[in-house]
Amino acid sequence: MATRGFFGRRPSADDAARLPPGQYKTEDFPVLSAGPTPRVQTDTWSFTLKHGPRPLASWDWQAFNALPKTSVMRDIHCVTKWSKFDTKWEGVSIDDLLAAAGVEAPTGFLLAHSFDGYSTNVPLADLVDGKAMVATAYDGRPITADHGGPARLLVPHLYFWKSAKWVNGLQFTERDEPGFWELRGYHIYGDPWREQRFTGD
Ligand SMILES: Nc1nc2c(c(=O)[nH]1)N[C@H]1C(S)=C(S)[C@@H](COP(=O)(O)O)O[C@H]1N2
Ligand SMILES: [Mo]
Repeated sequence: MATRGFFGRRPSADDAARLPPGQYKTEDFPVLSAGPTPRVQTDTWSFTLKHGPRPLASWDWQAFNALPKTSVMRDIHCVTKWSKFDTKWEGVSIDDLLAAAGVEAPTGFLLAHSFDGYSTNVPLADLVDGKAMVATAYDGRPITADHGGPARLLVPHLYFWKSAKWVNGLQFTERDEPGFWELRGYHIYGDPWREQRFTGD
């Protein structure tokens, strides 16, 4: 009897072309968090766009969910070496978020901030033109708390630590400022195709 285990982790040619160097394909969805899962309630939820300390726009859960929604299907890649193909997400694209805020991007760099105190830096160019969203649904359902619900950043073309769970804001910064993991040895940019796992890779 053929089982999936028989082939171990050797990917098919098709899969291999979609796997960045050093990654393996998984069907599970592992949970990776630096700390405990925060309980984020939608009735007190808010999301703020800032330039440095200055708020540019803010949304409560209802206002946020009235913004246009986009659906995407993307492969995701964790620095701990698992990749998951064809993950389905729905949320507000950063393009639509910036348009709703009615602001011209004041700088080319942002930090995403989260309810658990986590942060991660992403250049503006990696968030716009359909590349990223604030996701509120995964696989047709609200994102579960352990995977970052009610809302998480999704930047699927970079290692998954850039996809901040429990996200509550995006902050334009003057320079590319390292976030939580970037201050602790992870690469400042994190391109899986160039295997940018650690500082200096
Ligand atoms: N707020 C927050 N976001 C986070 C993290 C975290 O600890 N806190 N961990 C990051 C890391 S290292 C990874 S690999 C992914 C894991 O997301 P998952 O648990 O949905 O697989 O979330 C990222 N986003
Ligand atoms: Mo990670």
